[in-house]
Amino acid sequence: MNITKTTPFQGQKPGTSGLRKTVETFTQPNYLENFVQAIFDCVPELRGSLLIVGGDGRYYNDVAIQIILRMAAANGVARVLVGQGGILSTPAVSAIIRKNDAAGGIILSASHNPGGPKGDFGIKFNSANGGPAPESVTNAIYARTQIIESYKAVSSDTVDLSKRGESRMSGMKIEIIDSVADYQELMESLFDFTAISKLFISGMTFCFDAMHAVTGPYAKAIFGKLGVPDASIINAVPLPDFGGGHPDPNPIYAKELFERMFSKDGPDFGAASDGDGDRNIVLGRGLYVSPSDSLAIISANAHLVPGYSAGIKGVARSMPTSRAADLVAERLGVPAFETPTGWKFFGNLLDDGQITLCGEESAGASSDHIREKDGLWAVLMWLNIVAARGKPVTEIVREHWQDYGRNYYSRHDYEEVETAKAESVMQRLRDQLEELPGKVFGEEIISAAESFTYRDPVDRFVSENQGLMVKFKSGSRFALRLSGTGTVGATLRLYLEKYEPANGKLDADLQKTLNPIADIANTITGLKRLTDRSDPSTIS
Ligand code: G16
Repeated sequence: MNITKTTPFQGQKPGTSGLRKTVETFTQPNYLENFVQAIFDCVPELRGSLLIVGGDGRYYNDVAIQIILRMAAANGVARVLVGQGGILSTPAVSAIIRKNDAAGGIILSASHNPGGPKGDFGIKFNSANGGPAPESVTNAIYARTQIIESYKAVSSDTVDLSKRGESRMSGMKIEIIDSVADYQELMESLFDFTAISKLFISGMTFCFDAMHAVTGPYAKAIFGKLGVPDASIINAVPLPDFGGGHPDPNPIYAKELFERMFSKDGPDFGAASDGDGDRNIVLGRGLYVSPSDSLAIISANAHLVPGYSAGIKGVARSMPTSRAADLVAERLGVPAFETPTGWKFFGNLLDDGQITLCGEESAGASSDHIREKDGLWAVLMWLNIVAARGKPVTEIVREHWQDYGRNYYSRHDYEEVETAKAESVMQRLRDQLEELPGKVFGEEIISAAESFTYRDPVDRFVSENQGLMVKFKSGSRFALRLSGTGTVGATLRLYLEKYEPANGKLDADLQKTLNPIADIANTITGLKRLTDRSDPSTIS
């Protein structure tokens, strides 16, 4: 075993979801090694235990896996399962950790961020429950990176990741496993595959965009089994640079899918996932289902799906996610929780059996079957609901609005803003929080303005400064926070929501409906002036 001297790097603090930096940063000598050693130092349970390793196939995935294997062997890990070709989606890692009682997993991904040598890379640690390590662990890992002096690795030949099979590295057992099988088995246990395949037999048209990211092989195996023709799965081959695009399922980056779905003879059902397979979007012909609505509709219909036929225990959503799911929970008589942005905040509620479903505006939804958000699970959930209701996506969404009212919702992102300018916008709003309630802006009266603090109902851990929120008496609101996943400058996210009751105007233009709220947010925060931006970089 070799012990290599090293010195700390600044800024190895995990963000919303692990450590994400440019490839250039990650490939500096010792950068990845320092972070990985900090994981082994802070999670002693890994010694003598099973570790799962895989990633989304982006540039540097293969090199990083070899480094991690050599370090795992030196740090006393007994056995490692690695996805064939280094490929494992984030939800698959979560499923495999849980199925095999592993002590944890290391996922190599920067999610929806671009890949390739000039793109981004990332690493995140998932705990024994299959979920993202909680803040107590990520804080400890960060603290360790700041004082690290050396890391351990064994000398070894490169492991062939391309073939399934077993080998040994200094006493540590390495198994290269099928990337898809365990995950597929779990999906088949939750959904009515016979009913879903009948949709395709009866001619329902479908398009899934894997965005040249990790879900390609999963989608081919699972949708293939359901009878979906290969041609209906586009961009299915994972590429190290995602074909030059951002593997981010939104109208800009999943343009091909959106064009198909909004064309006159477009498919009946469309969907896409992201770089590491944990996000999803769902579309009907000519209709994009907002992720907030998707969570609400899944919650209202879950009892129709075999894996959830006993009903749901509760629902959680992140603070900026619209309150559509709360309305469903209220009617079902189950609790609704509001958590900070970041999947890790759902873990305790799921482990404690307080919720069955959870989701976020950032295109994430999942259930208690694993401890990550799950892109293909959400698509299968929708397909199963379409099969059970015998109605297309578009009709299911419209009927939901007619029943519950509509939470018009959109997110405006201001990307690559100079960090100081972005912080000045946040500060300006923060400074006004106390004096805002009662103020009138056009037709809106402010009812509350606060900085979101979350007290975990299970372990009572308090997370402060989780975004700023301004609520109006009408039920509308806006929220503002800084993204924790960007790698260049700062990204300001402005979240807009307006509630329209069931007897109101349910088919109005989304952005026009939200414009008055966006204008008020801009007036209060000085967002456009302070950032020198006339428009958001991305609207989703
Ligand atoms: C990650 C987290 C999500 C979060 C999203 C956006 O998603 O897992 O919980 O909602 O980032 O975070 P932010 O607004 O801080 O950029 P992913 O898919 O990137 O892993």
